[in-house]
Amino acid sequence: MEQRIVRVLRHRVGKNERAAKPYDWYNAAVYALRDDVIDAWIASTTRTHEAKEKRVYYLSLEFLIGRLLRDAMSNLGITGEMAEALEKHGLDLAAIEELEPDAALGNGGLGRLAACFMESLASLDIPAYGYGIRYVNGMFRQRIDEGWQVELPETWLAHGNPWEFERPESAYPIGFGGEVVTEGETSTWLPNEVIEATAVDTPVVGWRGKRVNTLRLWTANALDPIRLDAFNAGDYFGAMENQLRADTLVRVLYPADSSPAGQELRLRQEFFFSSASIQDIVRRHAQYHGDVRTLPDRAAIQLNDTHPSVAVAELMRLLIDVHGLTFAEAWDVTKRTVSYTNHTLLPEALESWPQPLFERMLPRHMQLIYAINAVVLKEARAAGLSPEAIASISLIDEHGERRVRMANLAFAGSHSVNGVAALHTELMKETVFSDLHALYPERINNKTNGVTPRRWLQQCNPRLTGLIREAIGDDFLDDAEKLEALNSHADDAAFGERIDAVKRENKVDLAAHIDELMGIRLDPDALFDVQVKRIHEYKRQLLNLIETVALYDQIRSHPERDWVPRVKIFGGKAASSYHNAKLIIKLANDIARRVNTDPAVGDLLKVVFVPNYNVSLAERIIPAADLSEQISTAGMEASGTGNMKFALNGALTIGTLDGANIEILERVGADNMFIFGLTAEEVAAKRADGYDPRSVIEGSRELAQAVHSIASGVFSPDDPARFAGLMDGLMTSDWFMLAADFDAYAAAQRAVDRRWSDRAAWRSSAIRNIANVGWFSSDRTIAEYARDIWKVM
Ligand code: 26R
Repeated sequence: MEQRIVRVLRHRVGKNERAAKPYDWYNAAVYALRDDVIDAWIASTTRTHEAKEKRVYYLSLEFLIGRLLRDAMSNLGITGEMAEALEKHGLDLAAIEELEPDAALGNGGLGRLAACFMESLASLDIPAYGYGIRYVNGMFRQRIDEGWQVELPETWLAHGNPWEFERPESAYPIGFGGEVVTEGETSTWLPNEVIEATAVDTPVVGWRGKRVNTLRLWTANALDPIRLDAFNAGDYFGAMENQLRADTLVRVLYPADSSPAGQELRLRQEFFFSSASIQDIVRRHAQYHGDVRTLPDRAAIQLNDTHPSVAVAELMRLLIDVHGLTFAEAWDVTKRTVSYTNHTLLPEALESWPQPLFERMLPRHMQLIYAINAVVLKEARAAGLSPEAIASISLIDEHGERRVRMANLAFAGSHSVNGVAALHTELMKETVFSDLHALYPERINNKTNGVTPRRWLQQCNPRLTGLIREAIGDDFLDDAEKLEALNSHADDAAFGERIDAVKRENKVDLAAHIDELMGIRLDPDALFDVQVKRIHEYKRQLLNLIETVALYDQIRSHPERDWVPRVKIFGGKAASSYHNAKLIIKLANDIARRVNTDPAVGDLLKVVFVPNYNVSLAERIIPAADLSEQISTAGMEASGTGNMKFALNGALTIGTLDGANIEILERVGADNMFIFGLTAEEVAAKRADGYDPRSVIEGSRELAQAVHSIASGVFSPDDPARFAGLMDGLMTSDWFMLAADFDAYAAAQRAVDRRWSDRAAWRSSAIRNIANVGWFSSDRTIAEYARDIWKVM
């Protein structure tokens, strides 16, 4: 390895050892290891090709993969070798790893799930391609300026990217606009703008290097990047306009995770990547298997939410207009090939596009959607559904201006529609999709999310992994459910102390990192209470903050009590246009400034808002957490996946009966979690009955005092009215039911204190968490998709 590194440093990076800068060594390390990856990659593809295996295609507008070096080394089993090789040059592998930028081509849960799925697909030896967009600027970098979020562009490609391979031979024309010409039975779309999509491939290494799959991200180029006539006439910008339009398509990831961006550009991105992916899939099939009618036997296309829904219409177009199938044949092939995953029921996150915009941009697809709608609505009528049910099933929303409903299109064009946790799937059937479910009762199914235990245990927490191996051997490395063997050590005091020692070391590391980052010193013996995730009102960071204020007040008025020292750690990004989310970040920072400098609380309470939460920070924070905050309003968090990562790393959860928390509870047991608050059913009932938050707030002393102090400017003396509106929202509507859950939450926090004080009990609970969440491995999730939906296992 050492010789390889020196060789590639010279011949690929172009430096000798003397001239090499740290980043050159990083590149050399990747190039040295890449050769092994490429060999396994080519072998995997050849194997699939020769055996004519069915392939899985995962279409996602987001892949939040993070760094790749540690993942690739670990999965190939060469971490030690690499560390030794670098050491011979006086280099520390951990420091080299830090030089890699995060590939942050996603917002949050949905994007990170796609990344875990890619790793599990390779680990389970399933031939698969991920398809997405190679954004030049992925997720924004978050800076905190005087407590406010500031968004900066992230330039992850600034130093090049040694993991990617451009494939100019895999390029497809993507049309926009224009018109449809119909002659007899055949229709032809004549777009008035064409942009070329070119594939850029990244290898995805499975556990133990079993298989290497491909993440294929599309980049855009103008067919005619420079118009020389215009250029020579002095119109330099006009000459390059086409390339600029193409560049714009792949420039940024929409940093929205709540409401559709609404811009034309977002729909252009969706069509661009869906069309390129579908063309690639159909081309591969036609080339190797000939008849496109057999596509469902060789390809399974999974739509990650509705962002790639237009793929349904694009597949229909190719099958009919290019390959000559009848509408009925094409519809049959499409439905048997495509399936759809829903990730949210929030009404504001359900995508729909103004029909005129859709028609102008994609006239042929609009025709096909009307034709599909005719088939679906006929079936609905034949099934005897009511006019209201038929209106809700329609692919076209007729309330107000006409809109194309992307979820209905995805549902209609799929043989399987799945939710991501048991409760969420039930709510899909009862609420948003109830009429579609009545029409197609076999279609909705559940696939509870999972996370890859390679990144989220082995790689991010080597100390804990080492200790588990000593206790129960290596079986869990290949099958996370084997962690169950740890249950027999749950009451072993000596083992408990070692678990504690590992957690403490991880906390010392995190404290050092936070000190370096923010100049805040944390006591590693305090309880690290963590809420890291996108900032969203339904996730209720505000509930946590208000409870923090209440605790602060109590500590000050009762300094004589035995308070458990706590560090409240927050992190997460707010969508740039989400006013209240940004205000919540400011509130966290205002509370932190006040609390952290108050000598009356000293080390009993510290509040930290860690800037720029991303995958790499998560890998540091999660192994160091004692308490995991999963406190969404019941019924609103589809699944959550952070909840799984924390439990796997031995944190106890304080949480509501929402999303996958419910299934974690079933496995970990009520004694080892702190569950509180309204159920989804109770939330719905309260909303229906008319809920009066003001009386609830005034009826709870601690809550009323905290809300009033925030509202009156105690934490914002420079602008006393800053949080008045935010607090007024709680008083007057409180859609997310903070007030209704506050007392139960505060009581659960005091139960946390008591358990913490019984060190043996806490450790035993931590062990039982680790032991019983192996089921939440994305290997289990992917095996279920493979068996039930894709039929590849
Ligand atoms: C329409 C558009 C702006 C948009 C809406 C919503 C874009 C992105 C989203 C993100 C959503 C769908 C998301 O990330 N959902 C999360 O998916 C996770 C993986 O299934 C779940 O664990 C999590 O509960 C859910 O919020």
